[in-house]
Order: sequence, then structure tokens, then C-alpha cells
Amino acid sequence: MQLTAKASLTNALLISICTPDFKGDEATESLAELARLVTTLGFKVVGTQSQKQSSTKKVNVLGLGKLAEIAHLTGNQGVGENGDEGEDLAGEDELTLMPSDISSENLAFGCADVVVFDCDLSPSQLRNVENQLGVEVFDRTGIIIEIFSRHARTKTAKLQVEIARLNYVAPRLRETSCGDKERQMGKGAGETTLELNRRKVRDQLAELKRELVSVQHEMKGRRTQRSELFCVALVGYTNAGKSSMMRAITGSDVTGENKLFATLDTTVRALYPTTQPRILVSDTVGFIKKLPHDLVASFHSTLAEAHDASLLLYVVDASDPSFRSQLDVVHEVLEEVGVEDSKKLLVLNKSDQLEPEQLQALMEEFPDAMITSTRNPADVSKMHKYIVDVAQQEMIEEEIIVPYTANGIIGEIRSSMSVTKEEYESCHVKVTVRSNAIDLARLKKRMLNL
Ligand SMILES: Nc1nc2c(ncn2[C@@H]2O[C@H](COP(=O)(O)OP(=O)(O)OP(=O)(O)O)[C@@H](O)[C@H]2O)c(=O)[nH]1
Ligand SMILES: [Mg+2]
Repeated sequence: MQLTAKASLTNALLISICTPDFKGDEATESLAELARLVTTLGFKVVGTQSQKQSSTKKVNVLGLGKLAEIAHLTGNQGVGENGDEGEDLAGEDELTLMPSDISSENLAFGCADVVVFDCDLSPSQLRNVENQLGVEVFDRTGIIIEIFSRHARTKTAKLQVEIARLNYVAPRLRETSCGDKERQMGKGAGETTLELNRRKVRDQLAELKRELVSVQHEMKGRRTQRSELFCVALVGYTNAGKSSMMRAITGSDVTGENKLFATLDTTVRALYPTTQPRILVSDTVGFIKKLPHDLVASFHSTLAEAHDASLLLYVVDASDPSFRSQLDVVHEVLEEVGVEDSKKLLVLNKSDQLEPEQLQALMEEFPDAMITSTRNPADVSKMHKYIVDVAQQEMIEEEIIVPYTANGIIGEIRSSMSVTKEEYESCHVKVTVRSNAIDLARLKKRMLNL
């Protein structure tokens, strides 16, 4: 499946299948998140429909009655004639409309150009529903992969996303080979074309994977060079404010946007105001519920920065009512990609959006967390100080005797280590420094050779 509809003109109708797996408000929250994903792609959400079902695995996903109702909104009047029996409605169904200024009366016949399901659909389910509704149908994974494809900037991210996209597309090629869609596109439905397309995808995948291995090799080299520095990684759910925090504490121009998955590439910058030795901060890709498995796998290397970090900052949007379940997702994905959380701090961000009572309740619920707003300079300084303090604790304090004859050594120490004391004696300076073990060992070796 590919997004062929023109994003700027596309009216999307969202469908939620409420299975018993959903607890509490999860279905509503998930649907609201899908609306944001779809909006990120430039679609306009014209309405949402939800229906209780025992599972999302039915041949037509929904019962024929419900499909007919939706077909009215996509302008496909012939619905139901060629549908299989499927299972009928299993419980209540309801029509909700979004945004709030749209009412059921003005959701006109034929107003939806695409239909997006808030679950994963098999290739045959997608085809069946498309046949019934006469418009393009997307599932959640398809939408997420498309956003990733559009937002990937660096070579690594592009390769990773393309691999995930082709893995997603491959089975759809098989299923649509003799379907209506291919005939509509005038491609012909021959087995040979299908075989050819599949082989092309296989070859492309193999080539992309080879390229990725070589790019990852280079990245690993760069990480090794930095390995002696104290590294902080910002991790968390999409839109939590990681890039904004990164920008604030490094004084950099890292993009932060009110879009889901604004960041797909890991960026590394030095903490600012700078410290001796430097402290590095990396911004990473955000997570989302039901993140396609292929994408999780493909982000192993992007998250390698987090893997090597001495301190992980788990940034959450504390103003989002579902931030607790978002945090669970972050823990799950990090566990899946094998990120060891050496030391971590929970950062409850966007505190400017909360009332004093809510802040008080959060402090009681999460006594070890830091409550911040990236828009508040005092909070940014507090975060800066926290990072510097943790980095200092990781360092070793040592006294170094530098003879006055050792040219340049004092300057070198001052530029790469934190000097806590300097005592001038008759033929040498006694310098007390805090630094990491590797830099200290390197300095001592250099002094032996003087
Ligand atoms: N009110 C408020 N908004 C914030 C704060 N921090 C970030 N934002 C806004 O939240 C949105 C998302 O911020 P980003 O920094 O891009 O979020 P992110 O975690 O990097 O998101 P991804 O890159 O998608 O994972 C932007 O519109 C920011 O301006 C904050 O402390 N308060
Ligand atoms: Mg970001």
C-alpha cells in the first residue's frame, strides 16, 4: 500500500475497533492519537466511527451494516453487494465527530476520501474493505510508516525507514497482484509481473541492508571516539519535548515541532554553557503505542546513542492525560532494543500547562522526577545543573604534580578537565582535577614521556 491520495485535499474518516483488549479510555485516547498522526500527514479528519468487536481479525473488519453506513460517507452506494457474509455487528457502535465543530448533520454523503483504521489490518482485510468502500483504506502501521518516510533526513534514518516500508509493502504486493487496485492502475495482473515486483523488492531490501551495515559501521566508529565523554540521551514518547529540551540545554538549533515524529535521527550536541570536560547530549526518535515491529527493529542503531549514554532522561508530556501509559511504551521499546538504563531521570515536561494542584499531585506521585517546562529558563538551568552534577559524580578526583618545566600541560588540563584546586609550590604546581579515568590515564602517560 502507498499513500497515493493528495494529502492537502484528503478528508479522512477514522475508524476505531473497540476490542476487549482496550481498558478504560484507551480506545478514545488511541483514536485521538491516530487523528494527530493523520493530521501530521496533512489529512483533514472529518469524522470518526467506533464499533465494539470481539477482535480486529474479521474478514471485512466490520459487519456489513456498519460498512454500508461508512460507504455512505465515502460515496460508495453499491456496498454490501459483493461483500462476504463476515460476522455482523457485535455490540454497540457509535458515530463520533471530530473536530468538534463538525456535526453529524453536515457529514455529507461522499465526504471522506480515505478511511483509516486504528489497528493493523492484513493485506486481504485492506483489500476487502477497499472494495466495499471504494476509497483508499489505511491501517495504523501504514500511516506511521508514511510519516517516518517523510520525516527521515539522514542517510541512516532513510535506509532504516525504507527497509521497514518495503517489508510492509512486500505482502501487499502479493495480495493486490490480482485485485481490482492493480487493474485500476492498468498494470496488468500477470503472475510474471508479480514475481518480478517481488524480486525487485527482495533485491532492493538486500541492497539497502548492505548499505545500512556500512553506514552503521561508520556511526559506531564515531561513537567510539566519543566514548570517554559523559553522554546524556533524551528518550521518550513522540511530542514529549525532547528536541525542545535538547535545544534549550545545548543552545542548538535542533528542530522541535508540534508534529508527531518530528525527529527521526539522533543528533548529538555539547551541553551549553560548556563544561570541562565536555558533556554530550543526544536527542533520539520518539516512540508511540503500537509502534510497528519492523520500525522498532530498524531503530536499534539510532538508539545506540541511548545505549551508550551514562544518563537517560525520560521526557514525558505531563500535560497529556495518557502520559503514564506512554511512559510504559517507552520502557517496553527501550527494553526491546536492549538499552541499559545506567542512570535515569524521569522528566515531567510541559509543566506550564498544568495547574498548581496538578503539579503538587505529580510531585507526590513521582517524588524522584524533575518537573520542567522547556519554556522556563529557570527549569532549563536546573536541568543543566543536574546533568553537570551527575557527570561530576561519575568523575574521579585526583591530585597531579605538574613541574614548572612541563610546558603546555597546565593549559591542557584546564581545557579538558575540571580543576578544583591549584597550589603553587617551589618547583611545581599541585593541581586537583576531576575527570574521567581515560583522560586521567592519558595525561599521566603523557607526563611520563616528558
Ligand atoms: N507548553 C509547552 N510546550 C512544549 C514544551 N516543550 C515542548 N513543547 C512543544 O511540544 C511540541 C513537541 O516538542 P518537540 O520538542 O518537537 O517534541 P519531541 O519529543 O522532540 O517530539 P518527536 O521528535 O516527535 O519525538 C512542540 O510544539 C514544542 O514547542 C513545554 O515545556 N511546554
Ligand atoms: Mg524531536
